[in-house]
Amino acid sequence: TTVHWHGVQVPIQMDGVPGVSQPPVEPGGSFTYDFVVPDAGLFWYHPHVMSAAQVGFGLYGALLVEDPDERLNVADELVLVLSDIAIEDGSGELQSPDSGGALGSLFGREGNHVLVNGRIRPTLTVRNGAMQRWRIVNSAKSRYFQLQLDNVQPFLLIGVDGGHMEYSVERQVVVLAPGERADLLVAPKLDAGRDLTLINIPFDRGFGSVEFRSADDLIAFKAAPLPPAPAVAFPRVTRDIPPMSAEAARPIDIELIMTKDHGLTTFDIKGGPFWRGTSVLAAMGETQLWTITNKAIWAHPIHLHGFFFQEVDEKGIPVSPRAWKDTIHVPAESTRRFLVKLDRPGSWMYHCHILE
Ligand SMILES: [Cu+2]
Repeated sequence: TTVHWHGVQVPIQMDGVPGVSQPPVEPGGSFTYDFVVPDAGLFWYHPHVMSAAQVGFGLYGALLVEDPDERLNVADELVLVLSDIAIEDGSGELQSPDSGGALGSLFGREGNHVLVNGRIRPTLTVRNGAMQRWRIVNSAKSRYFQLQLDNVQPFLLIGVDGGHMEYSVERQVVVLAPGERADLLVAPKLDAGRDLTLINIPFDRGFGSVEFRSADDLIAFKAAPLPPAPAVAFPRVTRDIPPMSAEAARPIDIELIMTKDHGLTTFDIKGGPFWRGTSVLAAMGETQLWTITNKAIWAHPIHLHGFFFQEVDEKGIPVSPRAWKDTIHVPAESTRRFLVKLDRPGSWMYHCHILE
């Protein structure tokens, strides 16, 4: 196996891609990962060998890098690792990672049990109305999460993949593609005689992805035997993120397409499957404008190793609030763009984070 440190800007030797940044670690072997964590934020780690099986069977974890200068007045801080696992109903055995055949590989296999920190529908005891901070990572190998509290009270979204955003925004629904992170403030409001639940609403990735599916319960909330906390407004959380400029950026076009090869449908990047895909080349320190066009009928989260990028609109202007991202959700039959400064040497991978 190997370990990839998703979102952490490590030197290429520590990036954990077998055959590119290191040889795979054989059973019984070892490899020491040694690096400095340069950015505050919630990151995560997972193998980059047979990822569908190894991540699907539970090899992943969160890596929280805290900023010692950060001041946020909250009652409780949680790291929530969202995932799922496929278990046979009768035997309780783990399901084979290639169940569902070619269609499973194409769409991505979602486990039949949704997990929060490795548990099914945990209960969280909270003080009614007290502000909480939740840092959330989607570690599932192909499931999108669309989070909502069932009383539809708002979250304050203060950060994403690469830490705080330019400014915080209120959201009733937060969508996380596989690999993405969110940093939220929320003051759970428990009305007497009514349960509060964090739910996952099936996310429409495209053709056939939401039919006959209902919401999953993720976390049940229970009121602590304390008087309700006095109501407080959300703070305004800001960060100075200078906008990147598309001027002089080298344009890179990436197309995600579906092709039929000897009757087998596959996803290709840039008109070739990965084993004969063309590499994107960059001069050291160069800024590139990537345009990713998804011509497939399902959404794809595209992850770039080693760098943060800024999502931009069709004119090359960074979208507001500006944020540092390492994984971008590209809806079906849509285009997304980002600016990235490639200023660290190495052969860095970019790939869809539906792990099949
Ligand atoms: Cu990853």
